[in-house]
Amino acid sequence: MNFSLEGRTYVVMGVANKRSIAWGIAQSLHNAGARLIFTYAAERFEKSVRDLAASLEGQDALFYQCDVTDDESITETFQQIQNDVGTIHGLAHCIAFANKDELKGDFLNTSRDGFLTAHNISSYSLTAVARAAQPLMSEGGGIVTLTYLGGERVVPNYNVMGVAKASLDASVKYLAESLGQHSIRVNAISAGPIRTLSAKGVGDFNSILKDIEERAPLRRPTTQDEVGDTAYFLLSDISRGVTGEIIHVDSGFHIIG
Ligand code: NDP
Ligand code: N5H
Repeated sequence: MNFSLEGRTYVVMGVANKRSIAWGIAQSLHNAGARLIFTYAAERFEKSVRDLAASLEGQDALFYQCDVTDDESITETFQQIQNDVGTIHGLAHCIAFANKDELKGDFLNTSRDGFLTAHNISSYSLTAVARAAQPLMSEGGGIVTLTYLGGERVVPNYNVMGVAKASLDASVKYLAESLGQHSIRVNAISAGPIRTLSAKGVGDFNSILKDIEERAPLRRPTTQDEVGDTAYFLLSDISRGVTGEIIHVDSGFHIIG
C-alpha cells in the first residue's frame, strides 16, 4: 500500500486565513505530496488564500471562487476544475455559517430565515458539492467534512448550528451510501474547539477551552494539524475500508459525561 498522495489532486474548500481548519488540512495533504485546489467564497479572502498557498514549497495550486449558496457557482467551479486538471481524488468541505445573533441565547427563538441559512450553507452544500465533484472523481476517492459535538448533544449557544450539524452528519451517511458504488468514500471529522475566524466573538471560548483542558482525556485542546492529519488519513488509501464514519478529533472530550 502506497500512503503517499503523490500524483493525486484534492479540492480544499473553506480556507479564510492561517487559522482555518481547511488550512491545517491543506498542509497535511501537501506534506503527503498532493496537488491542491483551493476554493474561497469571499473575494476579500482570495489574497490570503493565494499568499498561504505560496508558502507551500513546490506546490502548484489552483484557485477558484465558489459560493456554495449558488448552484451555478458550484457547477461552474467544478466544470472549470475538470477543464483545468481533469480528474480529482478528493475534497475537503470546511464550510459553515449561521447568523451571529442565532448563536447565543435561547434556541426557541431561532428564526425561519436563520434556520434555513444555517442549513443551506452548513449542511445542504455538502450534497450539492458532492454531486458536482462526482464526475471528476472517476478513479474513486474521498470526501471529508467538518462537524461538531453540538450536533449530537445540546451545547450552550451552538443552537441552530447544532441542528444543521445533525443534518450534515446524516447527509454524510446517505452520501456514503449513494457514492460507495463509485468507490467514493464520505466521512466527517468532529473537531474539538479551535480558535478560528468563525469561532471569533461567539460564545465564551476561553471557558470552553478551559473545560477541555480540565476534563478531556488528553487534557489539551485540539490543534489544526491533528485535524489535518486525520483528514489525510480519511482522504488516503490508509482508510480504504472506512465510509459513512464520524471520527472525533477532540482529545477524547466526546466520551466524557
Ligand atoms: P473559518 O472561519 O476559518 O472557515 C469557515 C469557512 O466557511 C470560511 O472559509 C468561509 O469562507 C466559508 N463559507 C461561509 N459561507 C460560505 C459560502 N456561502 N460559500 C463558500 N464558503 C463559505 O472557520 P473554521 O475553520 O473553524 O470552520 C471550518 C469548519 O469546521 C466549519 O464547518 C465549522 O463548523 C467546523 N468546525 C469548527 C470548529 C472550531 O472550533 N473552529 C469545531 C468543529 C467544527 P468565506 O469567508 O470566504 O465566506
Ligand atoms: C458552542 C460553541 C460556541 C458558540 C457557537 C459557535 C458557532 C460557530 C459556527 C459558525 C460557523 C460561526 C459563524 O457562522 C460566524 C458568523 O456568524 C460570523 N463570522 C463570519 O462571517 C466570518 C467573517 C466568516 C469567515 O465565517 C464564516 N463561517 O463564514 C462552538 C465552539 C465551541 C466550536 C465551534 C466554533 C464550532 C464550529 O462549528 O465552528
